[in-house]
Amino acid sequence: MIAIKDFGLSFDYVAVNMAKGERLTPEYLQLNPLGYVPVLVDGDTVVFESFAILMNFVEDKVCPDEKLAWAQCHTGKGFAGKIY
Ligand SMILES: N[C@@H](CCC(=O)N[C@@H](CS)C(=O)NCC(=O)O)C(=O)O
Repeated sequence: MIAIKDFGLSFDYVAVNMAKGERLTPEYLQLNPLGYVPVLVDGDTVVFESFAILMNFVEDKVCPDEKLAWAQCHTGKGFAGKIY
């Protein structure tokens, strides 16, 4: 979140109450099948894994045509054996 603010981007923060198990609801698992926070939802784009989320913003500045593919690629690399 600090990095996103640092890029001067606005966003809506949606809290996920870990104590209440909100990260394991079917709705949340649709966003991130691993049930971890954070998740970035940008229109139809969903990216999880902190590094992939951060790089998604960096790529937006550096090479926007590649940014989504790049983020999804790195999300997959982190957990290739679990969800892909
Ligand atoms: N590799 C993930 C790790 C995310 C992570 O560990 N998130 C923690 C909160 S900071 C979490 O969701 N923990 C749930 C749990 O372990 O029960 C990332 O970088 O986004």
